[in-house]
Amino acid sequence: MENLEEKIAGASSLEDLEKVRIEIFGKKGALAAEFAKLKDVPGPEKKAFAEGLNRRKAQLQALFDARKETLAAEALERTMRSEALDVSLYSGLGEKGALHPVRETMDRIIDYFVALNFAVESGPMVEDDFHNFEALNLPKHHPARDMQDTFYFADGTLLRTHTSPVQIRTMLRQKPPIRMIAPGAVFRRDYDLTHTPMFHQVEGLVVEEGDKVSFANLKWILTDFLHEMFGEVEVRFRPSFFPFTEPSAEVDISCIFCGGEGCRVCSRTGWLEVLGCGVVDPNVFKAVGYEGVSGYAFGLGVERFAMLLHRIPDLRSLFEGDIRLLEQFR
Ligand code: 2NM
Repeated sequence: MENLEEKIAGASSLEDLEKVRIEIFGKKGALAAEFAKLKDVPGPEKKAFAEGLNRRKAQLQALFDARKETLAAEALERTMRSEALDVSLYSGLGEKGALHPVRETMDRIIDYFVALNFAVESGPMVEDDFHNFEALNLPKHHPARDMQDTFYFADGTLLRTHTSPVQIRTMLRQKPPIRMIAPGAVFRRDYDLTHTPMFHQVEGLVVEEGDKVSFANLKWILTDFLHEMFGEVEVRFRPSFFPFTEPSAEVDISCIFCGGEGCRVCSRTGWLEVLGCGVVDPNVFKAVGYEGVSGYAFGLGVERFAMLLHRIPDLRSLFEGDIRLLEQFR
């Protein structure tokens, strides 16, 4: 029965102390062995023996409890130290991300047309000659094909040069009425100050039975759209040519940098070209098996819109992923 106090004091961890507890207080422990002797103690001494044993037990229990408290406090202290967090350390968690200006601009354009009940369609970026050219009134050897420098694969497929093949696929899949836009990436072999080999377009198409759709409808919606995007600007339609529309037009807004006075951005013209459009050529409808319908279509470059809306002077900064540009759009 000696050394029990030393055993408790000598326990150096809670695990150690637990072993000591079983040795002393357990069913087969030192105290139990002492209490077992009680039956052999002569009658008159029993009471004193038992009282002495109970005192000893209470003392050991108090010693044990104190040691346990000390070891638990030490263990907690160790955990606190090893798991300490410096809450003043810079975490970066306060920094918000932001949409890339091209994405944000595309979302604004999409929102305008979705509000007017246009469906948002998409299609493959690897296309075939029929959907990218032939069905759009661009037969092989047509000089207008030179307008698009195309990335070709060895098997004759190609990277779409515009999103118009999505319109073709939608018309082949559905009957009129059609009211759709096709936003997405397109690819051309062009790389200089104002051209990148990949850029984004939003094209739109409306088709109705009979002669319901007119150039006037096209003129109204694009004028309203440009006012929504650029505010109070002048809008003008200039006759132009596209193989897939007749008549065709290019659409200008009064220069948002100089208000139409003439500056470097608008090349002193006072106007900025922002859209192409027209009444869909009957040959396009023939290619998708439509008869007795009318329609208009339009197309725009999203990067150009983003640059004008955010006054970004260099197209390439949209593609470099430079954090100093992107941080300005938080
Ligand atoms: C433009 C300009 C004019 C156009 C035409 C079609 C289709 F498939 F319906 F024939 N889709 N997009 C179109 C017309 C695109 O982009 C400058």
